[in-house]
Amino acid sequence: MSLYRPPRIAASEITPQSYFFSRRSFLVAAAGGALAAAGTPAFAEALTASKTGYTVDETLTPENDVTSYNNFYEFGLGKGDPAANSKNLKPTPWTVKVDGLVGKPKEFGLEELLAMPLEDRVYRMRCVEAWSMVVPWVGFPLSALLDKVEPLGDAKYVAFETVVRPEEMPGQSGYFQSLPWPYVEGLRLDEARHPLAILAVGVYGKTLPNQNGAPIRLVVPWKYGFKGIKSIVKITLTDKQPPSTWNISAPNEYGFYANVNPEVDHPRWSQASENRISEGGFFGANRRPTLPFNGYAEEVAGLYSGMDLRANY
Ligand SMILES: Nc1nc2c(c(=O)[nH]1)N[C@H]1C(S)=C(S)[C@@H](COP(=O)(O)O)O[C@H]1N2
Ligand SMILES: [Mo]
Repeated sequence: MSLYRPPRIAASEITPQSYFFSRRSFLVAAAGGALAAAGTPAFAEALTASKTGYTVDETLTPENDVTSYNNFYEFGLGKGDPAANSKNLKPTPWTVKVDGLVGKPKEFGLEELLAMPLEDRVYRMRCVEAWSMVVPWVGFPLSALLDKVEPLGDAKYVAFETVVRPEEMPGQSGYFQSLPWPYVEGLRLDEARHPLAILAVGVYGKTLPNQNGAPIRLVVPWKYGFKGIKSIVKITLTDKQPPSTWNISAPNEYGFYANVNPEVDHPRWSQASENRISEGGFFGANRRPTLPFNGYAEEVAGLYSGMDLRANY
């Protein structure tokens, strides 16, 4: 099958739109607690104004859209539900347990995760529902965390789990109950180690709002958005392909790989084009063509050489 190669991502400069947040201090909890109060004197400056080259020369989706148009079914099914219903989620204290086929299993406290070398990453974000955004994340490479636990030779996959707190997440109980909890996701180990795969702890220069997956979530920009599991509490190295929530729920609609691919339609809609949120015209002229691997083919296509990309959707 033919793989269209999109123009290379501008690898030189942080986009002008993002100057404001790379200049701004990204504030990290010096002591536990009060993460939501970023900006108070209790926080220490941590963002290394790094220029990794991972940016896109496209207009950033406005912050208000990034933080109010969300998918986070633990808080309801509507796009506005996560922002409206996530006020009670407590992102501190928080730990992420990393275990399984590793030499040094460890439970990381949030302070330790926020002390990882943080970077600005402006990424395209493409939801399987055919809308997209351009989002300025703050995060660190997932590979940096994996290095700390020393994966064993037989580790082939990485499994992720979202927190289960029905008392703070109304979609996990009662009327709004929708998916099986916890939300789970997975990557092949080589995908997880790809430099584009990050754990995000911030967006728009601030700690993550609850609706975006506070305090820490996965971002894999060449895959559909549902792979970007939010509010992670557990990461497990394994030798078997891990379950993923949408794949369990509708295996004929959502695959394990879920690489953005305009040539493989969802059974109920086309994936050939997308609506960039805030540019309007979901069905109209403003739709833009969807790029293979969401525009990251040059970086990641090699991960899948020899695989049938139509079958491994
Ligand atoms: N735990 C959890 N993670 C999740 C989801 C969810 O419902 N629960 N939704 C996914 C989907 S479908 C998308 S498109 C992205 C949306 O991320 P955003 O709201 O920050 O744009 O989160 C993903 N991560
Ligand atoms: Mo999505």
